Amino acid sequence: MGLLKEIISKKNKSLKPIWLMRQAGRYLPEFREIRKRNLDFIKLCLDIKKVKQITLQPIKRYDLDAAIIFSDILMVPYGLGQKVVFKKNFGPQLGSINLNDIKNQPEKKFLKNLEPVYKSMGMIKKDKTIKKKDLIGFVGGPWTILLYMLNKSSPKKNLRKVLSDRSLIIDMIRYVNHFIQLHIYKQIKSGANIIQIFDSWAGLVKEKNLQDFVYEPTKKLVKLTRSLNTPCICFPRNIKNYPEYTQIVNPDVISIDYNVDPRKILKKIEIPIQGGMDPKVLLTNKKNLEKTTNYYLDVFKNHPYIFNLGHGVLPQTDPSMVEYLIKIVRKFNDRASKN
Ligand code: 1CP
Repeated sequence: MGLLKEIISKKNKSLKPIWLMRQAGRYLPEFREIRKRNLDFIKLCLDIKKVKQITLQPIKRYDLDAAIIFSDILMVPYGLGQKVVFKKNFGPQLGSINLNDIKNQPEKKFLKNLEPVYKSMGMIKKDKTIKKKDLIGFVGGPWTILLYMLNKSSPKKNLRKVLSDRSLIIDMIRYVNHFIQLHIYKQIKSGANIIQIFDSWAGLVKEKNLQDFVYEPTKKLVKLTRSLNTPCICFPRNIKNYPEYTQIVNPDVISIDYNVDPRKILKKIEIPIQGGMDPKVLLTNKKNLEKTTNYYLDVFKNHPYIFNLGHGVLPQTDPSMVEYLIKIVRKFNDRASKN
């Protein structure tokens, strides 16, 4: 067990563990080196040895408290038989899929398609580098996954009117959610001791649809994760009402985005909080990084808090800034443990 799980379960308030969303990835030269020789991203996510190597890259370089498996939220559509490719300077591009394709996908086939992910998790778990650290497994939120499946490319660039039939969306979410549950279950059984749900596009859902598209299906995922004695972190990026989400969905940790005012949220949420700082701060200078990091640490000094960013590390980040960030967090922890 690592520090994250300790903070979550014992509600230790003084120590602040740190890991970063997208800690393995394009800002690391050692990742880019592998990536340039592996142009098929999905294939890379299914290469057991390389997944292990990439997952451990940031752990070997930095003093982080948790590893997150190198994979992608779009492995679920891939597992369902949808074509998924990542195009350079464009992002993901998906093939067509409909309700019946999802409904008729046998569980066995889905699990076989994703078998290398689970094998990688098992291999990583056994590695001594992460013996005292947490291993985070993850999935996309059901709404976010369905949106990619129907929009067939990033909603950031061109959000099409994917569906107008509300009951069909709810039906599709239900079927997709079944496979997301399987994916969570298998990751835990293979060695993940924490699950994070990335609902990157939760902020696009209208208030009248939140209950059906986000709260209800996500609540099921949290329930399953917790029933397996595993804490669940939820990241409903850009959602308007974090306290309402937290109350209804009931995660163990709520991860906030960088538009959230940390002081305001602190007054409204009692469970452990993660993240918040704008990843763009890592693109500025050390002085500003120190000031902003200490601000977040200070706001949450009496609250169970996991240091992370308000979204993933940006590809243009200088790795030495990440190193400095971790140093600042460690310094804060050293001071806290002496007091
Ligand atoms: O080299 C490359 O071009 C690949 C870049 C890359 C990487 C390193 C992609 C493509 N995915 C990943 C890995 C990844 N994705 C991880 C690994 C573990 C880690 O170090 O954190 C994780 C957790 C994800 C999660 C993910 N994938 C999310 C949720 C978080 C977020 O950023 O909001 C989303 C939305 C995706 C989809 C995705 N994968 C990759 C891209 C370019 C995208 C599209 C993003 C978009 O719509 O803009």
